[in-house]
Amino acid sequence: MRALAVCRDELVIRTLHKVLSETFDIEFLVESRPLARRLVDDQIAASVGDPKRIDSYLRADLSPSTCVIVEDDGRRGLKGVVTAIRDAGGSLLYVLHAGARPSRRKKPDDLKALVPELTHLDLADLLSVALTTELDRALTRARVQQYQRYFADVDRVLILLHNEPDPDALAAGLALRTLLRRTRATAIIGAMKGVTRPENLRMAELLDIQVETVTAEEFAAFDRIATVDVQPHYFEGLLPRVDLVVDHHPEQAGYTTVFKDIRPDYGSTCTILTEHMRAVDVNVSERMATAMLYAIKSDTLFFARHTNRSDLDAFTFLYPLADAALIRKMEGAEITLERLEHVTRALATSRLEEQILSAFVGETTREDFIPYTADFLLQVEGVRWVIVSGIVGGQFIVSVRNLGYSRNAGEFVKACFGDIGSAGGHRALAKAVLPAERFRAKYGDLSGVGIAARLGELAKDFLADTLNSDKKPAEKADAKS
Ligand SMILES: [Mn+2]
Repeated sequence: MRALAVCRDELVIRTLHKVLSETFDIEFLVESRPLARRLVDDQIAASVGDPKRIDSYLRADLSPSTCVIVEDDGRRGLKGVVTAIRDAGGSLLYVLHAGARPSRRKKPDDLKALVPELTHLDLADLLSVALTTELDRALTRARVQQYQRYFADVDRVLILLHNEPDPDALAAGLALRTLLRRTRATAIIGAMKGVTRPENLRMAELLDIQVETVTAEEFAAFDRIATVDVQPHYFEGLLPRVDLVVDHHPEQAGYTTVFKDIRPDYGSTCTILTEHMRAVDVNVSERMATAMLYAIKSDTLFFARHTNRSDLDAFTFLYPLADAALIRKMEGAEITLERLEHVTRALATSRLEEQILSAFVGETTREDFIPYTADFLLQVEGVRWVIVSGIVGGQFIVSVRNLGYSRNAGEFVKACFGDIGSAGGHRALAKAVLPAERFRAKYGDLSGVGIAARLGELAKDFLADTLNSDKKPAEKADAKS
């Protein structure tokens, strides 16, 4: 493909030549004869001509399919150049703003009026993405090299995960071990309570990730301890010391660590660790890439919740390195007969009103069946809020899910259950745990259908109430007094 660049600045010319000459057959039109000579001496195709004259372009054999780039260095005469190019038959026109920031954003685009296909490019914008990424990477590199050195010459290393490690925790453990250049023998990936949920087990099995159970007494035997996908406060003072924390949950106070990289705006810990790996040029194996890709996918619900540009970048980087078939296999594990049975039980009591689906699964053996059922039911067409409840070992568990752009689920559980148990969460997902008898004391001794209906009603009121309170707070205060 042909490109013709109308430029004045030698640095701009040489830069364009360097980045475009591989893809384009690029030629430069300049006004200065000595400049043209210097360029030609360096094998850069250049000719001399007045950019405001049509014949300069006719001589350059301009056609409608030639890409024309015009450097705008802030001097006058740009309109004349664009007019000449148009009159010579050029239409694929790019104006590269290289000088002072143009005020074009405020006034109507008179250049675009001349050539509708014209595109504005800002040199500063074009450079900033690449430059910021590169400088960011340099900062990350320094940070990673520091903790690598700090972990280098010791015997026993513990990479500690939260209880019931999920894909993000498992993959993060593996990633950090690789970054520390250690093996299973020299760095343990551990948790106080190991993996039990079927999809997590399946991942650990398929990718051969061993999570060892560690007790509080054993912590002292390690020379270095890192926590990933979790912060030390989670262990309630059981950790004697922490050397490194890598996490994407909101930063917590009340602990000290030698190194930390906490980025709450990231969708997964593996996104942070992908950046660490790229910064120090670690070789990412297929197994590693598969684990991390699966982690990012599952922590961000495939980008449906809390995601940013970095998560997408990490995903794009890992995707070609990973084993897609293996990921499909791990995802398939999410449906088990037991889980389907809970969905069926939920359906038997469910009530759907105003896009709010509420259901009760009854007594069950494992708490995770309840959020699973809630996630599952949120996929149902026409459903925007899901409240699934159930009882595990005398505890009443409530799991709330909604499509992200709705009212805050965390506030809902706090309002309904904050006074009789623990309740909390975010905008799109929340949970409450309370003794079953306290639920009965507050809301009555209800049947399964009754419980589902009552919670559905509470959600309906909550949504209506917050809607009203947005619009007319005064009225709401009156009603309450
Ligand atoms: Mn995570």
